[in-house]
Amino acid sequence: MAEQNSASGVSRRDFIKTCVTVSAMLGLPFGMVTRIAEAAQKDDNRPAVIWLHFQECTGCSESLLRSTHPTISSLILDLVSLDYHETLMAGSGHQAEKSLHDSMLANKGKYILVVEGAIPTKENGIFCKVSGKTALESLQKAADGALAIIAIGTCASYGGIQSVGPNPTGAVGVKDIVKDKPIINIPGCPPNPYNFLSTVLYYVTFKKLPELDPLGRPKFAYGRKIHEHCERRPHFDAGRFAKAYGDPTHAEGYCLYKLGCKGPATYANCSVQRFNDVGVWPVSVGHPCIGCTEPDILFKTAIADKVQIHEPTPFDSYAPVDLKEKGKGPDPLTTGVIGLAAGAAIGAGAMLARKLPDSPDKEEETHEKDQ
Ligand code: FSX
Ligand code: SF4
Ligand code: F3S
Repeated sequence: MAEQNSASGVSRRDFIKTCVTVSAMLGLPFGMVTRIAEAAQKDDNRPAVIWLHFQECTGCSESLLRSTHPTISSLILDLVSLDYHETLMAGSGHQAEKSLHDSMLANKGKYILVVEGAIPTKENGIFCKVSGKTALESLQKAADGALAIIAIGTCASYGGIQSVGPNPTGAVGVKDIVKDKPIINIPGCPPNPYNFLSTVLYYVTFKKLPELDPLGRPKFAYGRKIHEHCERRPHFDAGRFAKAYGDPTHAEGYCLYKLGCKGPATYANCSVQRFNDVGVWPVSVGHPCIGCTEPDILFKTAIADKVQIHEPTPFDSYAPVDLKEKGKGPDPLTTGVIGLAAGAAIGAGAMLARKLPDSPDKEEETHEKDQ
């Protein structure tokens, strides 16, 4: 195999590394890396992509392109035939319109439509127009000939910031308008580019769409709460909470729940996949998660407000860890049973007291003790 992966200029090492990451994200066995790598390199395997921009900040495209390390954007651009993307294409005006029209005609029923941004619906959608057509018209026309639609970002998925009350333009997400095509939501404001790349690679490799959750998000990326893998989680479990930005509790890296972290109610892989190829994510740099992948949290719950914790995890009793060998101390079974029973009684009370959001006094006590 050549040192470089096709025309993209991505080194073979970076290419394989990315395929390994994507394979792990998709939960596939290691042996599938080769299949993904082969599928990604087939020139006749590139789906035509039409990418439309509506009401948004272009942060989704920016996060994809401005990676400190060009592997992801190069791979995405190499994996697909990007026929129309307003902020990336060299053409403009009639020339750009012609390529949109030509691609929709030539690839009818086969292209993937990527939508970035919300769609205004009030007053027949006059609040967002490109080339004399409303976003509503452009979306309906492009969706007609699409094989599937990827709504990239929270705006295209659920309406995002534009749809926050009083929602003057009647902004909605793609799924509120298009009802007869498969729609994959990749929310996040902006989303992690790996979630987009993995979705496209999954499609290119297996010729089908990944399994989705009830909100239309790929389960491989949005199947777990970020709270489950957060590096501050031991502080949460121990009842150590940051009290104010910049104070010693914040500097110590304590849990940000009391500063409004929405991690316990937010489904995403940020705490695992992280951003910018340098391993950071909001919580790692001291900012509470604002629930940017959740339609009912982002911009709808104030940053400082706490979310309810519905499932106190981990379980309220832990497996015993101090069992001794038989004959050299108390019988392990007995100890285990007693330990579990005691754990269930003492642990459950203690853990619940620490974790329930409405018991601030207990949390303070624990925190003071740990300082
Ligand atoms: Fe929305 Fe994307 Fe937030 Fe911005 O385009 S999801 S405002 S990061 O850019 O659509
Ligand atoms: Fe991490 Fe936020 Fe959960 Fe605390 S509440 S453990 S900071 S995700
Ligand atoms: Fe968004 Fe929270 Fe991740 S704000 S980027 S879901 S940490």
